[in-house]
Order: sequence, then structure tokens, then C-alpha cells
Amino acid sequence: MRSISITGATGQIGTELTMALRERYGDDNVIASGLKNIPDAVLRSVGHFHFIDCTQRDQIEKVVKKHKVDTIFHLAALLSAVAEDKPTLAWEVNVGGLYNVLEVAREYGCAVFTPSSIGAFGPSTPAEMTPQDTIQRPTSMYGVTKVSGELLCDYYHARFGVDTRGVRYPGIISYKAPPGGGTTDYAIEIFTSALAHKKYTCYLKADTMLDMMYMPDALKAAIDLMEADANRLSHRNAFNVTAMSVTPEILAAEIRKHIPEFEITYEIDPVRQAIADSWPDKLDDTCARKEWNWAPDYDLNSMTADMLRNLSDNAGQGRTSDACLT
Ligand code: NAD
Ligand code: AKB
Repeated sequence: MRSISITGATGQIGTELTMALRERYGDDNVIASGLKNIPDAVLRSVGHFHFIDCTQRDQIEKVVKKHKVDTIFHLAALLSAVAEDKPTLAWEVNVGGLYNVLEVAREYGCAVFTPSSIGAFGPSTPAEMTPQDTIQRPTSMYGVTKVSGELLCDYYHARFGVDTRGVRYPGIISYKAPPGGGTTDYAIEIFTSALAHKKYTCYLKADTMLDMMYMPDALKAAIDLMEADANRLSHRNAFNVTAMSVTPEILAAEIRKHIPEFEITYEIDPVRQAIADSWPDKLDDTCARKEWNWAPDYDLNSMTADMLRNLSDNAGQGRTSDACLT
């Protein structure tokens, strides 16, 4: 990876992945892009930044040509709750945008990293130790776009030899940039609310079990997979990866170890609850462990302590998500 372009670089994952890649490959070699918001000052100050709407192929191509890009981290997308609210736009961005990226990658010989999600599974998928290769009949628009994306990436690799790679991320927990409108966002809101108000009203039921991962592990997964020896990869585009499985009540109990007076109450959002109920409880990530040595560094205990420490220092506070500006 000598010249890297990132779409969706001002989102929750993109903000941090841009900085991690710049640290590793050099500020000038990592070209960030966002849709239409003013990017974070740090993103703008240390490297190139362009506005790219991924539904416009020429905007992707212009940046790839100008900077002789050899690798694209394609993060631009609508997350599950937003996608359910705007299904047409979700298809255009999540599938149409990815198609444009893959077409440019095919023409200019770029490698492509695209995240899929636990959202690519559905109610007929085995929920416990969900296998790498299994039934995928998601019932959300987000899930439909994610399965389509996995298949498109497989196709571009098999048919055109594009070096496509990706993981199925679980809910990502972080403190620097806000989440973009997903079903798992509660697992971030719970921390900010616990610190600010010592209470949180959760929109998912107390016993809703979902896979989660702390941001440093999500960044490590993306970079390690893109650096992995291609000869070892028999799966490419949708590796199951996970770090912990939690429910709101388990997370609340962990936070209570640090903030004993913390209280959680529940007001269920039927849309997000239905999406969460259709997703697995716990992924089996054996393939990622075998094929590119995946292993998370953070568990529930260490993630919670680190989140609370960093949020107490006020990091990342005061920003609003840019995900709905589309
Ligand atoms: P996010 O919503 O925070 O960021 C996505 C970015 O895409 C936003 O900055 C938004 O402005 C941008 N965008 C929307 N439409 C666009 C368009 N037409 N052209 C260009 N940019 C556009 O999302 P994220 O959490 O950073 O997710 C990044 C990727 O990881 C997505 O593919 C998402 O599905 C996947 N993922 C995320 C999580 C998670 O918990 N954060 C979990 C699983 C998978
Ligand atoms: C969402 O909830 O939409 C995302 C995801 C798990 O894909 N966080």
C-alpha cells in the first residue's frame, strides 16, 4: 500500500482509520475523503482531503488518478437504522457506491477493503457461534446491501482479479467520532450518558445479545487483513471478526463497576429491536484467526475501563454525526 484513498473518512471508523493509516504509511500517502461536511480539523491539517460522493464514479476516479492510488478503503455507507429509514438511498450508496469503487479499482488496478457487518445475517442464520459460511437471508435493507456487497466483491475478485478484502464488523465501540445511525449505537451512548448523567435509557431490550468490538481492534483488523499474505486467504471479503458478546444489562453491570450509581432503563424502539433480534448473538471468527492471525486485544473489561478513561478526558465530545447529512 503506497497510495491509499479512504471514502467515508469523516465517519466513526473513517476518522480513526485515516489517522492510523497516516501514522503507518505517511501523511501524504493517505488521501481522506468525505461527502459534504467540514472534516475534523485534524483530518484536514495533516494530509490530503477531497469531497467524494461515492454514487458519482467520476469523483472516485479523479482522486485515484490524481494521487496514483493503489488501495481504496471504502467506508462510505448508510448504517442500519438510517438505511431502514431511507432504503432507496441506502441501495444507491451501499451497493451503487461500492459498484463504482470496484469499477474504478478494476480499471486502475487498486486493492479494495470494504467492511461488511453482522447485519449481513438474518433470523434464519444460526445465532450461536455463527459460522463463516452459513445462511444469509437478512431482513433489513442494510443487510440486503451488505450481502450484495459481499457478493459483488467476490465477483470482482473471481472475474477480474481485483484484490478485494473485507470483514464482517460487529458493533464498533469508540469515543473519538460519534456513531452514524446504527442499531448498535446504544453501546456508545451508554458510556457518554453514564458519565454525563449517571443514567441511560436504552432503546434495545435488556437481554439483546450482540457482538461488539473496541475501535483499536477494528482498525487492527482492517490493516492486518490488507497486509496479509494473499496466498493464505481462502475467504476474502467477509471474514467474521468479533471481540465480545454483550447485552445492554451486561454492559450496564460492567459500567457500574466504575460508576456504582449508574442506572439503566428501557424504552424500546421497535425498528431497531427488530433489526437487533435478526442478528447473531456470537460470531465464530475461526477463519480470520487461521487465515491472517486475527485476535482482538480488548475484552469487555479492558474496553470499558479504556472508554471511561478517555471519555472522562473529554476526547471526542461535542461532535455530531455526519451520517444523516446525505
Ligand atoms: P458512519 O456512518 O460513521 O460513516 C459513513 C460515512 O459515509 C459518513 O461520513 C457519511 O457522510 C458517508 N457517506 C454517506 N453517503 C455517502 C456518499 N454518497 N458518498 C460518500 N460518503 C458518503 O459509518 P461507520 O461506522 O464509519 O462505518 C463505516 C463502514 O463500516 C460502513 O460500511 C459500515 O456499514 C461498516 N460497519 C460499521 C460498523 C460500526 O459499528 N460502526 C459495524 C459494522 C460495519
Ligand atoms: C449498525 O448497527 O448498523 C452497525 C453494524 C453492526 O453494522 N453498527
